Amino acid sequence: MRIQVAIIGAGPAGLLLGRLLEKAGIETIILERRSQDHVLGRIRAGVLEQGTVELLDKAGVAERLHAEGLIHDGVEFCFDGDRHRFNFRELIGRTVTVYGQTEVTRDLMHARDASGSKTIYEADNVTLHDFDGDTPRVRYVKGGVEHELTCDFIAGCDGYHGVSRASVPEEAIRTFERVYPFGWLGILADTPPVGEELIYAHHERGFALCSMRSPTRSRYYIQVPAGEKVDEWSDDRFWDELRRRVDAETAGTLITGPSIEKSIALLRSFVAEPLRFGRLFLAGDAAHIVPPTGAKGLNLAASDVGALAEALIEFYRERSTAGIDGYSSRVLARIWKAERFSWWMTSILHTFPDTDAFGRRIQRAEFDYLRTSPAAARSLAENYTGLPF
Ligand code: RFL
Ligand code: PHB
Repeated sequence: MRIQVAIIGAGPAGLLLGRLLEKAGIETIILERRSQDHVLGRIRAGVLEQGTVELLDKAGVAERLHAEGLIHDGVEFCFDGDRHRFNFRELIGRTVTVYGQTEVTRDLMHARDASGSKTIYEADNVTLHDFDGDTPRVRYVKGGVEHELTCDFIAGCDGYHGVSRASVPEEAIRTFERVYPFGWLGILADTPPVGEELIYAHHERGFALCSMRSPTRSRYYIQVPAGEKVDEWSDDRFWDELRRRVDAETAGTLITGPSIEKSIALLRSFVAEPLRFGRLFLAGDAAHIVPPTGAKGLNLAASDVGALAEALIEFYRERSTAGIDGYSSRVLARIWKAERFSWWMTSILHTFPDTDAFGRRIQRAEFDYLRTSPAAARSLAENYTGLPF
């Protein structure tokens, strides 16, 4: 079978790329290793930058997002019980939208199903071939039968553990990585959120985050050491620990309930360079990972595929390779800024095993500087709400 663009992975990056290309009349097939239900069952990011919302608008999949998404004008930081609100709208005239990654994925899947574009779920043993030439091929097994696709381009949108980046010869790629000695234990509960906006809390016992999915569904996280087991955390133990890390008012008004999901995600910073290898492109988590503290993972995936879609559309419409030639350096410039911001947010808000008294005073000084300097607050606002696409 022949197709214009073969997309590996039906996460937000692959699905959004497919949708943007389909709107421009470019044919795609998405190959996804897991089932549709499995992809929809993963609870991940929750905060969308304005640029991401605009891109989803452009893709024609933002109707429900506008009806159900919660627009937040700012966030709160809490440092050893002292709370401060950063009003992004006042600082820089921008906001963020709280709308779960699961819902973005669902909306994209519905649009794709309605348009008749093909997604092959439970595609096993996906392998990439000949992407250094003009006619790349992708092989996969579905229901025990081997299939082969011939295409113009392959988009590797298959996440950190995917096959796309792993198919690139070692000497052609360079990677940069930092692994943090802790993870986030997250809980989802059908309880009203404790605050109207997100609260990022630094405490001697570790970081905590109060987030939400809707007026009746909350998402909370606490920092735990790497290697911690979810089974060791009963709901009661989680709620008790969360209360200890936030300010007294938040702890006093927190409404708890049974968890409907509980999982641990390890924190990592990672970037691969370059992101184009002949006719193979990497985008989203296949290309980079950020610790979730800056809420950038999903948003970076969206900006990558926004740029990749533009480049491929330019190739098909104008027979120009300028866009695809510039893809890697264009997106890496934005990726590194988001990496910097996510690393910085992680550094100031978490407790590190080797943080001494000096280090804690520096963290406190960062908080006080942000709290008292409009220039520092504007920098936070600009990065959190998203740098220009
Ligand atoms: P995804 O969402 O990982 O999707 C990749 C898809 O590719 C499929 N796949 C393959 N398909 C075919 N063949 C193969 N060999 C394949 N290997 C993999 C996978 O099944 C999957 O469906 O990457 P994408 O689309 O780039 O989207 C990126 C975002 O999902 C990611 O950046 C964020 O969710 C990161 N992230 C979080 N970001 C936040 O901003 N806030 C969060 O709270 C947050 N929590 C998280 C997260 C990522 C997590 N992961 C990846 C472990 C929590 C977790 C657990
Ligand atoms: C979430 O709601 O899952 C969430 C929000 C903000 C973050 C990370 C995760 O920085």
